Order: sequence, then C-alpha cells, then structure tokens
Amino acid sequence: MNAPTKTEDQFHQLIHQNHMWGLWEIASQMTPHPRPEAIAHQWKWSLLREVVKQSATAVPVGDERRAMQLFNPGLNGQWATTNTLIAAVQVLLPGEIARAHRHSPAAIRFIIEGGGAYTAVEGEKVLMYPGDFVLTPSWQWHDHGNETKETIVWMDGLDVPLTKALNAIFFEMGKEQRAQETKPVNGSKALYGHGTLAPTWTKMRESERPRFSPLMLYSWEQTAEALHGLRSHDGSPYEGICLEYTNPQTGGPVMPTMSCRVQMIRKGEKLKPRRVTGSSVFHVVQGKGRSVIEGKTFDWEKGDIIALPSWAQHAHSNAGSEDAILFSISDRPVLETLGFYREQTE
Ligand code: GTQ
Ligand code: FE2
Repeated sequence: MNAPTKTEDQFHQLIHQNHMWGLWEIASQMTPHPRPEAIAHQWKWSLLREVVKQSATAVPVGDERRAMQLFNPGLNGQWATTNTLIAAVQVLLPGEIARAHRHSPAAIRFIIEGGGAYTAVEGEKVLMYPGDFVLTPSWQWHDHGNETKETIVWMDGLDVPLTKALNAIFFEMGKEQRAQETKPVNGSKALYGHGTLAPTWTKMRESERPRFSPLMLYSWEQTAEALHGLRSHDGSPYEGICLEYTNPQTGGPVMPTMSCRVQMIRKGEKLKPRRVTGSSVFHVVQGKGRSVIEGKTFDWEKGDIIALPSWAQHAHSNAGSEDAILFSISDRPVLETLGFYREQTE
C-alpha cells in the first residue's frame, strides 16, 4: 500500500477520536474460522489433589464456597475456563455448610470423592456420591452441607462467562444459612429418575415447563450400567460410547446453556480427530488415556480436568489395559440453538 496521505491520516484521527474505526482497519477479526483466545489446558489431579488438601486448612467456608476456579491461561485472568464455561474444584469438610444463594448462571456438579454430603436445590436435599451428576439450574436456591465424617470433593461447572457476556448475571444471598427443606430427599430422582416412566400427575403444559430438567440427580449407578451395557456397540468414531445426560421430559440437554456427557473410551480404542464449534471441559472419571489437541499431547488420568476451546482439533485414545471414562460439559446447546454449530473431520 502507498504511504497514507495527510488527509487519510487526518481522517483516521477524526474517526478514532470520535469512537469510530474503519472496517478496513479491523477486518482481520472476521477470521475464516474461530480463533479462540482460550487455549487447551490440563489441570492434573496430582496438582488438584495437593490444592484440595491444602485448601482444607488454608481457607474456611465463609459466605463463599471453598471452590478453586480454573482460569484458562489464555484468558488473561478472566473468570473463565473456556470463553463460556467455568470449572472449579470444590471442597466441603465434615460439619461444614456452604450458605444458601441463587444466581442466574446455571451450575452442575460431578462428584470426585467422598460421599453422603448434600446439595439442597430449591428445597430438595440431593445426596452426592462419587460419579453422581447433580444439577443446580439457573436461579434455583442452593446450599451444600456435609453431615458425614469424610471430606467431599467435586467439580463444579457453570455457564458464568456466557452469562457475563450477555450482561445477565444476577445473584442473591440467602437470608438463612440453609434454605427451607420443602421436598423429600432425592425427591426428583423418585419422580423423574426412571427413564421412560414419567409421573402423570406432575405433568405440565409445554409452555409452563421450566427450561431445565426436573431431575436433579443422575446417579453413577445408572450411568455406569448404561455405559457398560453399550460397551460392545461400535459407538461414535470420534467419541466412543458417548451418552448425553438428558432432560427426561424432552430428551434434550439438561439445561439450555450446557450439554453434559459421559463417554467410555475402551482399552485399545483410538478415536478419530474432529473439531466442533463450542468449548468444553473434560474430567477424567476413570482410567488413563491421551488426547491430542491441535498437535499437542495431553496424557491424562483419573481426576484430571482439561479445557478444550472451540474449533480445536482433538482426538482421544486409550492405549492402556483399562477402559477410560470421561465426563464433560459443553456450551453446545447454545451453538445449536443459534445455528452456529459446525463440525469438521478429516
Ligand atoms: O457451589 O454454588 O464453583 O455459586 C462457583 C459459583 C460454585 C456453588 C462455584 C457457585 C458455586
Ligand atoms: Fe452457587
């Protein structure tokens, strides 16, 4: 290009000073494909375990939870594990209570270790054991309590960065430490946890139904049985035996902003590479394996947490002698709803 003329320079000054930019100056932001600032990153359990251990004495559960938020190294200190999702590791010691509150971001829990503590969701105590998957949908009151003798550790997943980007964060602290118990313990599982058998007397018109699953607890027992029952199937060449946790009333994702999945990558299985729009966070439930993400190798084992940005090419494999199981959350329902979902294979 020729050197800018004086009038051209003056023109740029004029528009910049008045909060305008020429499209010709910023057009490189219209990239041929997504170029996330978030990077693929792994938090190893060997590290998380040490952090969990030290957190018990280093910090109390005050008005805020003892939850270590996993910040993506590419996102400059933002409260975000990917552009849309935050993952955290939360620790609750025997006798502790994490005060009731509610917020517009939706949350999920996946229990890592310790059992019998509860999350009370909108008046229903949900008992948590390893491998259980628990919902705290948008704007539902929730407190956590540990009346057992063992420490409980779980992974949190929330759509906080997405909610922030939409300027839709609301938060309210409970007046009481614990919300009123108004429903039977594990009541949503009794009502909605039987797959194809649904109660007729609680059935709502579609227009009155909440946007989230009525089932708050997806037990590990059922998850493991489903995975193992399908072990001899071909499964997906990209995901192996991969199951989505669904809303029993719709068959859709558990919440409008997050899809949650569990997948078995069988011993000796080598899955094919793929990219998809939307970001995810993976947690290793069982076994060992390897993910190659944009050419970088991540060897993982039980307890690890891995951030996968949008459009990053990824391939999972398991060269070990034990089946591996991954739990994951993603923002896929948002991309699908808005018409932005795409995938690309070799
Ligand atoms: O347990 O309610 O990791 O509100 C972040 C925000 C956990 C929770 C987090 C939360 C919670
Ligand atoms: Fe919360």
